[in-house]
Amino acid sequence: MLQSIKVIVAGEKTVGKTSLVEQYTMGKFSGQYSHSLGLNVTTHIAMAGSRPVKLELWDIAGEYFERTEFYRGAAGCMLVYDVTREKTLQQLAVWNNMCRSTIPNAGIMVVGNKIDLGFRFPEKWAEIFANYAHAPHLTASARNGDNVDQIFSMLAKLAIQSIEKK
Ligand SMILES: Nc1nc2c(ncn2[C@@H]2O[C@H](COP(=O)(O)OP(=O)(O)OP(=O)(O)O)[C@@H](O)[C@H]2O)c(=O)[nH]1
Ligand SMILES: [Mg+2]
Repeated sequence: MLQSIKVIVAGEKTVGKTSLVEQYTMGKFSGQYSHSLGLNVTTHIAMAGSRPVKLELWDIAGEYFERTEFYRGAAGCMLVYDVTREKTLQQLAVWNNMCRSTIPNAGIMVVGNKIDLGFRFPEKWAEIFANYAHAPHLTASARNGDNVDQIFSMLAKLAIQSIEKK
């Protein structure tokens, strides 16, 4: 049986969490904004090196960051901001604290989405935050698919490392 791994996709409203998950799992970008209600859970088979695993992707709607029951049991956390809105990067500090306190062993990564639009504030600020969070920093575009497979593979890898460390 495939190992099932829970990971969460977190970040402010409209940063593109649902779009990233859709691009990754279905290879499509709708371009429509439909605000997520609470939580979407999608499963997808991912490769962890040469080993297939079942990734359970918990896509948490922007305003539900305080719902600790959504975090429990997750081995990985993707903190997503929008490269055009600095505020969404600042808010990741709050999500990061929630992750650290609720799921202290989880692997964390920081992702700047909408890179097709380009940074509208210094990328350095995102690097500083990622350093502080001891997390790798990558950019991606749910719109054109750039780096989307790579960020989810890395999330799977970080999650597996965190499970194996226990
Ligand atoms: N240009 C561009 N637009 C994007 C990208 N990803 C998402 N969007 C747009 O940004 C808006 C919000 O995307 P969603 O994926 O719904 O955002 P979300 O983070 O799930 O938002 P909530 O469910 O409210 O928390 C939509 O209009 C998307 O089409 C991207 O990579 N590039
Ligand atoms: Mg959503």
